[in-house]
Amino acid sequence: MTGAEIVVQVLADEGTTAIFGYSGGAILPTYDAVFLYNQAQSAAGGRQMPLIVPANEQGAGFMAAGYARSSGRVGVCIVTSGPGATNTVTPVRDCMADSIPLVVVCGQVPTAAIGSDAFQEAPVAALMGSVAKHVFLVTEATQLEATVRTAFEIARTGRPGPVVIDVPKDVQNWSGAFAGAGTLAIPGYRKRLFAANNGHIEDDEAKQFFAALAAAKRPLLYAGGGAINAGAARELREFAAAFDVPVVTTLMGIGAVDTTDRLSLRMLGMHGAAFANYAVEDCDFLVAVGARFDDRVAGVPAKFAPNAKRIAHIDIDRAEINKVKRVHWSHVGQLDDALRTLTTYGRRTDFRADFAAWHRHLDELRQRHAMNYDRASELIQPYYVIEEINRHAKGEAIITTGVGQHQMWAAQYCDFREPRLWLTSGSMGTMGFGLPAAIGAQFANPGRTVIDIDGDASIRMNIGELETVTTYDLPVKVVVLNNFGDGMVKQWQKLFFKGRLSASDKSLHKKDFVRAAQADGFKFAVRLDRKADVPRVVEEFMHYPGPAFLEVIIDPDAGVYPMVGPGQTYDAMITGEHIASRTRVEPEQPGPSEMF
Ligand SMILES: Cc1ncc(C[n+]2csc(CCOP(=O)(O)OP(=O)(O)O)c2C)c(N)n1
Ligand SMILES: [Mg+2]
Repeated sequence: MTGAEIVVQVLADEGTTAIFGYSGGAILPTYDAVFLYNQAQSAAGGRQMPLIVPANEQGAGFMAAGYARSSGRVGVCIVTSGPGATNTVTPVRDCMADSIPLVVVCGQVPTAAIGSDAFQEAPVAALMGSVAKHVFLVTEATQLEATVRTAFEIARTGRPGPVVIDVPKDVQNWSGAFAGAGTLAIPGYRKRLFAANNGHIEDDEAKQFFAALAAAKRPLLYAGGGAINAGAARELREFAAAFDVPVVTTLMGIGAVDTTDRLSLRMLGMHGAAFANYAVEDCDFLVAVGARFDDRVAGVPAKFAPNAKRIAHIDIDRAEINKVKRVHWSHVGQLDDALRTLTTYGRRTDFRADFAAWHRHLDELRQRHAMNYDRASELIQPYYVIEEINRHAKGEAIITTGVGQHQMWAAQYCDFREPRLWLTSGSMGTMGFGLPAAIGAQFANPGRTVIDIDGDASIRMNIGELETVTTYDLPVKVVVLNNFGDGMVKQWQKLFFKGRLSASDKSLHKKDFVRAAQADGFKFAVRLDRKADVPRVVEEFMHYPGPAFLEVIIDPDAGVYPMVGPGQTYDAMITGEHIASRTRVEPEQPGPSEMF
């Protein structure tokens, strides 16, 4: 087989069902091999790997990420050298920061030309090396097969992440035997992995954990994206239910527990629910599961969960333990195994504690500090639109977002009954994520409703992918909450820069989103600008069977509340006019220690 054919065969062997990418000179042999593979599969009635072509390689990377996030499988992206590879840097960093498994195959100029500033050459290993979980530059064609297989192993094991394989054109054109098995020797990585995978919680450790739980009156689980990435949502739910422990999740952890469950306190952090943040303030035992105390959650680590006498932390990545916050009990290992072991131990030792008073307190917090907004406003409030979408989606749709206020409103007002339904760029916060991620998620989940809840500025970043939706006739639903600008930036400018809206207002922009969608082939493309029409139009949109585009003209001054300002503590949370606060706080000018 040629090197290119070997690459394609290993992709198929690893279970790839769709490839996302854009062709070009240095990757032509591999694109040809995909064509030939699919032709042969078609003739033999086998499974093909459709090659989905975006408008821009950044789109391909986010499609592969949407595919991976929604399915738990490794996303695959194939791009050409130089600009193809550099356009892919952002999604690779985005996947690294959110621990998403991705394999990117980049064409590279022929080995002999590397370093000569050849046409479409870029130092991929150097560029990607600083943002990916691992990078391979294949200079030995005989190593290609094992390298591709090893890339999948590294992407999906341990703390998942993106792996980039840079394949010079001569390596793709090389011919040799296909072994059908074999990986590279990566002893250090496998040793660490083995230790993590086999690090079971022993009885004496479980005993200590339950001693802490027994001593607690107000325990709280704090679940992050790791709980979802590890496939540990079921074990988390079982643990919470077995011992009656409520759960807050991070932005990335949304869906780890059913948001409609009585134990769910929804999202904590900068834009978390007020009752979730008050629960964090009030808890006396915090159990972090696959979460990392990042600055959007623990802006002031020393004052995060100030009443927690004990903190426990379970994670697959040893580097996260005691990184931000000192903990009293920790375990490094597979989250599903760890939670299962704890649940079994607790049941076996007949652990019982009475947290009824804590639950009464939380019920009160939930009621008194419920999410709310200006329901009487004449203008369309974004929360109202999302509530209406949610009524139809019923917590079962896949929802993707851009980055900004709309992202936080969706996180706050949508329900998620299952993990892997909420796809958002959490750590990097990359505008332009929503539309391509929705496309990738739809390919991985053909039967599901997929909705991109986007912002007018975010969608502009990858608006070329509107055409990709109709090219592949995907029933993706796109909602643009149009507040004529960078709403989140404006919110910060109002709070921290005396309302000087430097470069964030788009009210003079000329774009007609509906006509843009129509031009890209959307048959359903509607602008919604009257409050009275919201229920009817949202219903039509939600029931439309094909690609559907909805622009909603929302109140341009709608804010995201609650808000814990950057570098602020939870007791300084601003709840706005419509959510009750425990301690009414006026926004402050940020101090010098402010992070942004
Ligand atoms: C690629 C990128 N550039 C800049 C930013 C900084 N940023 C964060 S939110 C935001 C505004 C987003 O506006 P829009 O998509 O309309 O969402 P809204 O806040 O209005 O709902 C900006 C510029 C970013 N997150 N990503
Ligand atoms: Mg906007």
